[in-house]
Amino acid sequence: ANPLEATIDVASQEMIVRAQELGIDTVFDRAVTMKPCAIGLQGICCKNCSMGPCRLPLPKDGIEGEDTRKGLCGATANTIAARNFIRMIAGGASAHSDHGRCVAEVFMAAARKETEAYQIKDTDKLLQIAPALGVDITVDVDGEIKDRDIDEIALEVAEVALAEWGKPEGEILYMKRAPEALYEKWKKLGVLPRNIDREIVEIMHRTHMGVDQDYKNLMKQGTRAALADGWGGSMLATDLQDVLFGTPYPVQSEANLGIMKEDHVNLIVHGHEPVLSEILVAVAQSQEMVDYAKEKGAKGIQLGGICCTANEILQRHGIPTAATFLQQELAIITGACDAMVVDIQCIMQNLANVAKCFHTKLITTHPIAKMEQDNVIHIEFDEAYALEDAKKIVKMAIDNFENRSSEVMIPQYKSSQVAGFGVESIQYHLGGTFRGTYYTLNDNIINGRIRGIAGVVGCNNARTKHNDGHIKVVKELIKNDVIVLTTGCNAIACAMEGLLTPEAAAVHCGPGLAEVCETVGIPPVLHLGSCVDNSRILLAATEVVKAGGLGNDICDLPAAGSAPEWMSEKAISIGHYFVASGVYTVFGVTLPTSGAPVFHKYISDEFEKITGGKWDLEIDPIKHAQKMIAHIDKKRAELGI
Ligand code: BF8
Repeated sequence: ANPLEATIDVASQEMIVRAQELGIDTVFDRAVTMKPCAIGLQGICCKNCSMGPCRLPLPKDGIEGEDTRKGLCGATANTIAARNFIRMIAGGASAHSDHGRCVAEVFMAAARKETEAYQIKDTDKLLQIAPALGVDITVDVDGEIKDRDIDEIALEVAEVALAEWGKPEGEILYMKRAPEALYEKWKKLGVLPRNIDREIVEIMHRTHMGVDQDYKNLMKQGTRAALADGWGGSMLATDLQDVLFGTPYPVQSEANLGIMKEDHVNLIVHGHEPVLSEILVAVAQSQEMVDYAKEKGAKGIQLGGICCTANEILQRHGIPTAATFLQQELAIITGACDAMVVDIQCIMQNLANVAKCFHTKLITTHPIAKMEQDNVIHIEFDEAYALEDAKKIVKMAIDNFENRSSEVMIPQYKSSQVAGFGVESIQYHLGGTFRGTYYTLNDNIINGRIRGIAGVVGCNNARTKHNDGHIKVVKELIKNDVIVLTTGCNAIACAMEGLLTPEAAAVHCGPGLAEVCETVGIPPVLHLGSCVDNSRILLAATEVVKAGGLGNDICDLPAAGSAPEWMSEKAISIGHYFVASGVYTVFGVTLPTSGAPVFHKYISDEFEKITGGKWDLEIDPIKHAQKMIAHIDKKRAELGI
């Protein structure tokens, strides 16, 4: 790979050169040698039965007249594309939701006081979410209303929350947190999810050979499962994590590979579930471990995060971010990574091969995510022994410090960042004293200082220049006075570029947004956390609706969503729950729909008539942002502002 073409990030360019010098193959090289399957890319290869795979011929430009392409069973391009698309939603929704379930189980153990490592930490948040789950926070004692015992509330919240994955009747309780107009719309459409697991299972059933053959009906189920992710599994993950580990508030930190220190033990945590990394942070910061590291000749312990684990421990503890998704191999190639601890999702199998070239201990911790290579150590996380496990891991990293060879090369680049935003802190910074929670934000949108709101999120993708799309899209938006809410790897990219600082406002923003950011002292790009925390964007949008003056539904808002460099199935699930919640959502790179133009039109133009949201694809980052701005302007015009 040509480093200058692979990434805009200088630290990564240096490390790609370093990898090539050492003869180590990375994702950037494999992206050059591995050609993607064109028919799969277009969404028109069906491998759901063994009469196939049926790879439909590529569509003629625009397909004039009837589309007669079909598979052995007669499945059309639309059916195949819809099946593939909703199977991606099932994959993504299950990843987020299974993560949520794990958190809910730990939450239950904490509520039952069965574990020493975890306690109910944020009782304010608990009291805030309990009513949304139908759990009373007061009791009537002989006609007198009193606060209910907090342990009792926690226990009932745990029971109700866990039931959301598999209750036999009713609907997901959090759906009612949406604006009323949106809830009623879902109800009328028949897409209110019943429980989290069922909607995913039903996708697998409906896409089995010979079941659902109507692309519109298939998408209806896709919508139901995606909503069960955004307003269900992901939202529960976020909320229960906040109660267990604390709701994030703005923190100062740093980002990029340069956060690693040659004279420190570098312990990198990578993955998604914060249940183990929370404890690892506490243990690594304990005096006992710091002393032990010093005994072993290090100056201390440097923690760093990759992917959404990075976002979780950054938001709550200010732990610096080492890398985006595409930089994970590079973190090991520094030669200074003494241990990398991984749990679930977005972990490249090649990490183990890279680790073999160095002293790095690669540790898997989750029973559902192991690696086959023999240099990988598996320390299975068990909530009952979380502290012991964490100590073992931190000690292993410290003991490994002395095994470093002389080949350490840490690229000396890092940026400062202010992260840790959420629904609550946006309210604090942009709320009003008298009128409604998000009044100041709405007021600034109405008076035009802020043109609109964008959620820019999602992955890196080695098929496109690392971070280039992210940064160009975000810069174009803030230049045009659109405030950006970010999560996932977009947030990390923005942090590396220095966009998550209040100072970025004067340099990169249009005059209106710059004025607001400078007055309030916030960055123009607000880091809302990990990918499950996209649920925070849904709730922030709901707060904007509630604060008044901008319509009565999310689809009325001057707002748009974007994932410029997406790659994972989770991104498709997120994209679809945004579309189903009324958001115009633009993806970069590609969409697996280009082989089925009628289906593509359905999820874009037709969907807009159904939910008010729509899918779009735009590869050029500037056009991508401009399309979002045009949508924002259209909504402003409709609102008469
Ligand atoms: O859940 S943004 S590459 S890290 S999938 Fe993965 Fe994509 Fe990064 Fe987090 Ni989200």
